[in-house]
Amino acid sequence: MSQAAKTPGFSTRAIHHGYNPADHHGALVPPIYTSATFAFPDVAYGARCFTGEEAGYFYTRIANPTLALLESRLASLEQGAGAVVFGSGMGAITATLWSMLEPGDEVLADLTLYGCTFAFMTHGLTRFGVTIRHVDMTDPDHVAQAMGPKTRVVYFESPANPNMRLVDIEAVSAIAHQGGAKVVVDNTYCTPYLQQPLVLGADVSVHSMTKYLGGHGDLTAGAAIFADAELAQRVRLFGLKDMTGAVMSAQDAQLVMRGLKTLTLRMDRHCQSAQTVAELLHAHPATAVVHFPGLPSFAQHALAKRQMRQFGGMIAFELKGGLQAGICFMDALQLVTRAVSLGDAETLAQHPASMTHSTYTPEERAAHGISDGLVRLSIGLEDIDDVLADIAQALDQAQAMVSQPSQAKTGVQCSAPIQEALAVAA
Ligand code: 3LM
Repeated sequence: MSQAAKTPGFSTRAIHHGYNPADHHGALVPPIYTSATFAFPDVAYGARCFTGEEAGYFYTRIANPTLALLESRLASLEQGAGAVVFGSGMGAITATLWSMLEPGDEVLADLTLYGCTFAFMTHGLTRFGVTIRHVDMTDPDHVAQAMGPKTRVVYFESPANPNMRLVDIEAVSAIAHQGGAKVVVDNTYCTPYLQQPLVLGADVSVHSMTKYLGGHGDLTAGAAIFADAELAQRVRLFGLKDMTGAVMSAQDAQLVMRGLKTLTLRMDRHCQSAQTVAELLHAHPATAVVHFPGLPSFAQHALAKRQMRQFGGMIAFELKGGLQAGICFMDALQLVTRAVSLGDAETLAQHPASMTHSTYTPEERAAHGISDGLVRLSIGLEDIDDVLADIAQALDQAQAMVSQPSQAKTGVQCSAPIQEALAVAA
């Protein structure tokens, strides 16, 4: 194969795809087109833009050159036929599903979903005649049994936020297609670097780019990447333009493209550090269970090895002391930051039941596999020894609180406000 014909590697495309400085006065960094609107040379041209006969830019909510570059880069990285970017991950998810569904249709969704996705489905789509049915997709047979004549979309996250359960993308996609449904996978936890849902058979891969793709916690953005260019166009011209208006800013698109340049380096480090932290948690006497795909004890470790390049930067775990110990652990952290979101340079800890997944009722959380004692970590890019030391001292404090409450260090709030909040929510 000649040098010119060879497809450049992932990192090369993340840095260069779709852009030639020679077309832009030699500018190494692509220009940011901040314009909301674009001038028409004459009326007929403008009219053709609106009918779709002309591919020109005319209004940024529909298309913009800076956004288009990011879209072509994302499509290349995840081997899609097209991509559409949005002002948030929820913008991507809602615009995609509004475009794929009609009243009377059914969505089969995995048991565990990010809190706002669950809320959109349960409290949003159902108001418009769409039925949501949750099935435990860790076993593809459950999907096969649940498929019905009205099932239009099969939707899941892998790993799922927050409990890290995996879904076999290849097996579930084959089952869904056999039943005439499309498959939408939330690939936020993995990024295109760690997992390629479209290659495994899915139809759409959605991302919160607020997380690893942006990578620095300084923007909100989303993306949907499509195996079928026609569906991409439908989502752009209906889901984005008419139903949500969830347009991304050109400035944020430029920041995401900056993030993409270091994506593989950052992900390698996130993954390596998370493995080390997961092993520490697993070995510590205070922990009851650690959910991390890279641990041999993880129930779906073999599937993780098959469909993920590495095991990611996210960990969920429970302490033997349950909710109270989890609160004690989190409040004892000094370097690790108590905050929601993920994929940042900073290591973050959050409590799903009272934070990201408080959109579920306590009963729903119990039914959907999100226990009150679960703690979620997004492992950042700090020196691993510093992260390990902070987590180890916080575990020791949680352990002391459980075994000898009187000897626990003072200043650590292990008391009841969160428990009360959880009970009030019931
Ligand atoms: C969080 N998650 O802390 P935005 N899909 C997945 C996600 O994790 C998220 C979205 C979509 C978190 C945000 S919770 C108040 C903070 C798997 C977001 C939505 O709309 O860009 O936030 O993405 O788990």
